[in-house]
Amino acid sequence: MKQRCRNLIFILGDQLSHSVSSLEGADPDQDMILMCEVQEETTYVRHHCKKIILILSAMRHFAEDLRGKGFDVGYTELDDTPNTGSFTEELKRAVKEIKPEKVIVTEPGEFRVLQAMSGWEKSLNIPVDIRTDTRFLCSKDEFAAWVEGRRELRMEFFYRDVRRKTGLLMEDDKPIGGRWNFDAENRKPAKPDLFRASHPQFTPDKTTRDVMKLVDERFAEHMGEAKGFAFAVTQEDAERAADAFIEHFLPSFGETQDAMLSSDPFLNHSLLSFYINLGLLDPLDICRRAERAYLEGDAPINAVEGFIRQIIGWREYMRGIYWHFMPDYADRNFFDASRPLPSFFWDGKTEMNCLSTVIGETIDHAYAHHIQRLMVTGNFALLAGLDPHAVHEWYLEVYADAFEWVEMPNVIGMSQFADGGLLGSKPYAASGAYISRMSDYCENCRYDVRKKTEEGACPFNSLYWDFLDRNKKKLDGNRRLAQPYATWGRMKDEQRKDYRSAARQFLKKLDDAEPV
Ligand code: FAD
Ligand code: DLZ
Ligand code: SF4
Repeated sequence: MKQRCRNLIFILGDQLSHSVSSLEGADPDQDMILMCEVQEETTYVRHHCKKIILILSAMRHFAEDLRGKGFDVGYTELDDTPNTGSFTEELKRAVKEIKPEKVIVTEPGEFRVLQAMSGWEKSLNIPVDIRTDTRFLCSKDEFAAWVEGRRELRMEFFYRDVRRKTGLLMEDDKPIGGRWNFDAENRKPAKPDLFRASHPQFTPDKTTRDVMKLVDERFAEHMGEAKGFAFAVTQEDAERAADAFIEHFLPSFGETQDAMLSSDPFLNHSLLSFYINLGLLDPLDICRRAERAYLEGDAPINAVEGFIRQIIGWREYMRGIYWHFMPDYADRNFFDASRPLPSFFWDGKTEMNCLSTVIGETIDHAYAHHIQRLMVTGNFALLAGLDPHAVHEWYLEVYADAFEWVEMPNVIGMSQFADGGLLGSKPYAASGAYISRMSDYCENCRYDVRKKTEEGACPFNSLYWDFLDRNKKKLDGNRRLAQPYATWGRMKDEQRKDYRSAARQFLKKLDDAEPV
């Protein structure tokens, strides 16, 4: 250990970038680094086993990288003794031992951690420099300025500003291809494709295998298992995953973006969110590489624009919403929904094939792609009136890319409309017809998607109309729902009664914990 430590630089588990602001100006001869695996972070929700392995193994590899650059890294492993179990207490312990002049840290991605951090200067009795997270394209202040004076916050307009700011897919001040958004071309169903390349898998090294063993032993009650872990845990491997995406999957990303196939959980999705969110990949760099693929004629505009929009549009917008509206945002519940999550959210055991497939894949991979999250699990939770806070916790637990700043607005806002339309212009509510059009799930389901209310009818059908009916007062003025409400209004009384009654029967089964 150093005789005298100038700065103690504290790096959190999702700050694994060499360009992270806490490392700016760091000097291996004068500064020390602290990283710690702590019980509080692994259990504040019961994260999926593969998510914990990904984070802890990536942390251990990043610490080694920093040592390779000459830094003295203090690293607490989860089962080291002593390990006090929380960021605050581990930092206190290190400060007491090392006696640095100052602590430097980059602001965290979760409100709860920022609250703890705000108390550090007082409790440690030394200066604590909390730096802005510069890995995002839009700072919290810029987002606040964008919100100012707007009646409606819509991602599309935010996205255009970020396109202008970055110059991505721009020709002077005009969008390349003459349009900002090519989504209309990205709504096709997919067919099984034997020639689709396989997404890269990374064989666990000794460090990862140690973490896998630890997680199997300590987190047996959490979703999933260590077996089959194949994520990248280093920057080099994450770059390999990005190379594979740009070469093999980006060209068809657009056309299968909204599709779902039983035999192919990943389709042409990038599977890069985990690495971007941990800091192993730089979001702007990935977008520039995708843009280059378009400019060199290797990928079409609808694919590249769609991909770039997800990252510089949705990802940045979600972060802006989170920080601007927290802490109140967490408790939004526009529909006053309160039903607990059915047990099949944990084990996938339901005869609704769409849900059992998506939840089964989630258990296996700690991954589901966007439309599965939005239009299968999210749609069901919305229609069945599940408690949005419980739904939020579920998503935070089960997906390897889930950190509150991105997960919460996606769930509370986009998926559950629990913010009453602050983020999205209408609820993503759909009947079985949507799932049938965009997937092959209905072909092997015990329920019949063509039946409306009779025995064996797809539950999404009655739940959809019942959702609109029971929330009519709250949604009636929404112009984007005028058409379905007009259809509901034109139905015969008998038909409406049948929908209500089929939905009630189904929801009663959920409440009575009967199999569905
Ligand atoms: P791709 O389909 O390949 O998309 C490319 C990239 O765009 C992603 O890697 C991601 O960085 C970004 N992106 C795409 N959509 C979004 C979005 N809506 N918000 C933010 N970034 C986006 N994403 C998370 O990173 N963490 C979450 O916890 C999370 N929770 C979600 C919960 C719900 C209910 C919904 C509907 C979406 C959620 N998303 C979340 C967004 C999206 O589903 C994932 O980013 C995506 O599925 C990750 O897989 P991919 O890397 O293959 O994405
Ligand atoms: C999610 C997570 C987990 C499971 N474990 C740790 C950990 O042991 N140590 C750590 O530094 N970070 C962990 N993380 C990520 C943190 O929860 C994340 O950095 C904060 O929530 C701030 O975004
Ligand atoms: Fe899902 Fe309904 Fe299709 Fe079954 S029939 S897979 S429940 S949408």
